[in-house]
Formats: sequence, C-alpha cells, structure tokens
Amino acid sequence: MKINTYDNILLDINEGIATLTINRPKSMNALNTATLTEIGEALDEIKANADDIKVVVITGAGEKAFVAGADISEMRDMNSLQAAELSKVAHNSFGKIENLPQLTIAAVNGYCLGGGLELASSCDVRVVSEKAKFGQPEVTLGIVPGFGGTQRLTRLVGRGKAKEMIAMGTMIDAKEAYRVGIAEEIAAPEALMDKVMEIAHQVMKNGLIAVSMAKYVIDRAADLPLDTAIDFETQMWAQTFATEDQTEGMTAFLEKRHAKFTSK
Ligand code: CO8
Repeated sequence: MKINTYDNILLDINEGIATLTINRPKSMNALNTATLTEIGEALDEIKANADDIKVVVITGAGEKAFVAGADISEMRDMNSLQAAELSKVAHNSFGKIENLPQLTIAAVNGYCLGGGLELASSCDVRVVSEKAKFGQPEVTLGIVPGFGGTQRLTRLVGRGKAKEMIAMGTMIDAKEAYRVGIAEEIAAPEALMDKVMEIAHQVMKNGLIAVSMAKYVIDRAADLPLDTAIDFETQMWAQTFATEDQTEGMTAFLEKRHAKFTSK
C-alpha cells in the first residue's frame, strides 16, 4: 500500500494499525489550517484502505504535547469569517475521524488542550499518559471552543463538568480525566503506546464488521429515544447474521478453536 507523505503529520501503517502523529513538536503540535487539512487528507487515505487498516491511532510527536490547541499565532489576527472558515476545516477533519469505519484510539502523550481535547474527543477511545493534562482554555483567550468542544466534551462528561472546565479554563490531570470520563485508560508515559497497541491487537482479533457496526450504532443512536435506538440496534444485529464473520465466529466456538475472521 502506498501512503502519501505530509509536512505537518506522520502517517505510519504497520500490521493493520494506522498511526497518525501530529508532528509540530516545536509548537506543542498546535493545529493550524495546514495541519487540519492534512489530517483530513490522511483520513481519506485511511478510509480508502479500510481493507488493510483495522485500527487507527492518533497521537502527538515529542514528549510534551498531544496537541496544545489550535495555533494561536495563526488565529490572533483572524476576523470572524476567517475563524468560521478555520472551524469548518476542523469540523470536516474531526467529522471524518468519527465517521471512519475503524475504531480510533487517541494516545494522549501530553498536553491535550483546546483543539487538542476536541481532537481526542472525536476519537472512540482515549488512552492517556499519567503526565497528560487536559483543558479547554479558550475563554482565557477570549473565545469559546470552536472545534466541537462544547458538544463532544459535554457528551463525555455531562453538562455540569463541561461548563466547569470550559468556564474555569484550567487544566485537569490524567486521574481526574479518568474519573470524569474523558480517559478510558491511564498508562505510565513509557508504557502508553504498549497499552494502545494491546487494545488495538485485541480489537483486531475480533470480527471487524461487527466492531464497525457496533461503533456506528452507538454513535448514531446515542441521541435517539430508547425504543428507536433499540430498533436500530436490532437491525444492525440482524445484519451481522448475513456476514461470513458470524458463521466463522460461531462455528469456531463450537469447534473449540480460535476464529479466523475475514471481515466479509
Ligand atoms: N498555538 C501556537 N503555539 C503554541 C501553542 C498554541 N496553541 N501552544 C504552545 N505553543 C508554542 C509556544 O508559543 C512556544 O513557542 P516558542 O518556543 O516559539 O515560544 C512553544 O509552543 C512551547 O510552548 P511554551 O514555551 O508555552 O511551553 P510550556 O511548557 O511553558 O507550556 C503549555 C506548555 C501549557 C501547553 C503552553 O504552551 C500553553 O498554554 N499553550 C496554549 C494552550 C492553549 O491556550 N490552547 C488553546 C488554544 S485555542 C483553541 O484550541 C481553540 C480551538 C477552537 C478554535 C476555533 C477557531 C475558529
């Protein structure tokens, strides 16, 4: 598989796992327009190669930051129209993350602030370093979160905690992020990627059509009334019985062997 190279991100594909690394460590991996655009382009490549890429990991280069937010030097002199355009670029790329068929894992290796927390919140699962720090400091700059923070963070932690975090603009540590539901797992800094890969490899052993459908129904049905959401789940469940993975998974169980899923 041929993968493009980018100026502000790295895209590595290894053993079915795509790792997208935001690569501007001198600016704490701050997200400027070029980086946000490249993230969108890389996600298009990942989607186009979904047969070979089973899980997607997003992380930041260097030891200090996952992403310390949108690029303040680019934003300072923007007018409202330009800010709206930037926000659109981010929404386009973050929407692509959410809509990928693969499970996405944010490997949060350090500061995860503003647009960085919004990026991590767009992923399915967040595995975080003990040293990571989280916050939506936008109000300290005189703006509101503009890449989905008022919405995705609220869906993770609830309205009260989201309002507290956004209004205070201060940082919380990894333990608190775990406690309030931002982080699913915490690891020592040196063990972060091992933990991420352990999760990725466990997921890859399973029927990946089923993983993808489960992700889809969890996200799409989240805001529906319960009975409609349950109907939606029933349809997805029934559809999995039309896959070769279902036959293989159940046959393997009955034959007391490990399933060999083909994602068909
Ligand atoms: N943008 C641009 N440059 C940054 C950013 C950023 N977000 N964060 C850090 N940098 C740069 C610094 O300016 C510095 O550059 P230089 O070496 O040239 O002086 C370099 O990275 C290293 O940073 P520090 O020296 O500050 O490193 P520290 O270890 O002292 O501090 C922090 C690290 C705590 C992460 C600190 O850099 C910081 O507070 N950064 C800003 C965090 C922030 O406010 N983020 C929110 C940005 S706003 C946002 O994300 C809004 C998203 C939605 C926008 C919608 C618009 C349409």
